[in-house]
Amino acid sequence: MLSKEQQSQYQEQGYLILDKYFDHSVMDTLQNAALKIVEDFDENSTRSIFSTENDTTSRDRYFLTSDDAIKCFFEEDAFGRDGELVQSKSLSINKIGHALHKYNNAFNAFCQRPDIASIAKSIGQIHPEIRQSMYIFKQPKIGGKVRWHQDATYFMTYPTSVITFWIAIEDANKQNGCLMVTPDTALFPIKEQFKRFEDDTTRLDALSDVQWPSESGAVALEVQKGSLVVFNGQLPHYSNANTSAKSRHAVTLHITCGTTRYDELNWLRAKAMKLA
Ligand SMILES: O=C(O)CCC(=O)C(=O)O
Repeated sequence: MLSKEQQSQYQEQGYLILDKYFDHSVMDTLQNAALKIVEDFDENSTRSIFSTENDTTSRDRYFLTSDDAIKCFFEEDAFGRDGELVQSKSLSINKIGHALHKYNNAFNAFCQRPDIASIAKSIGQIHPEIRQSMYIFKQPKIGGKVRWHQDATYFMTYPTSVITFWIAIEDANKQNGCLMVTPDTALFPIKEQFKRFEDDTTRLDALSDVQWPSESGAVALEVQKGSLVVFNGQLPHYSNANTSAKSRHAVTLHITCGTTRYDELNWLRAKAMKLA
């Protein structure tokens, strides 16, 4: 599926961009499915927000049970002082997670495209399995910053195997908070592990003292609608707040390899969806 050159680029950089890989119609189908989920979501059913600025505090039950469900999370700045939404529900959701691949027909069909499995296999996944799917809204004006992190922090396997498919449902650029990475950090040591214990408390533990790369050396992955960015679990990445008036919708799939050992302390305990 991927050329030798693309495979080497992935190995060397830790990421690969497949520019405008998916048709716009495919992106529109996923976007419409996500908007329908938000439309059906009762905004008074939860006040659960998602922010990566407070990863060190324990995650709530709503979050933990989203590993095998479809749940909406609010932006941190979605609520005013009176506890009410500042803008419409559809402009207040940070993300939908974390099992769209299992429980939504449009996402399920998308994830079963043979090229998803085949790309994963061509960069080393012997038995690719989807662990998590998210629809990220990065809302205009209030779409929050996602701090430096590595996806292996949340999907620890032995050996490390998680890869992320980051799919641009809309154009992503510096103004609306595109992905930021650094060159030459393909094999950055895994700096943190997010653990969920038997009593359902969670904790972010430091595994290494290495400093995150400097933001001044980061490269902006500005991509157009339909582009696919694939990156490995050790690649540090972040995204800035969306200060623009345009949203930056994206879908992420986190894929581990079925031949590795999945750490029992990973927060996400749901059964993975095997890809053929
Ligand atoms: O889309 C973003 O802003 C960041 C997503 C991300 O970092 C992730 O899914 O690991």
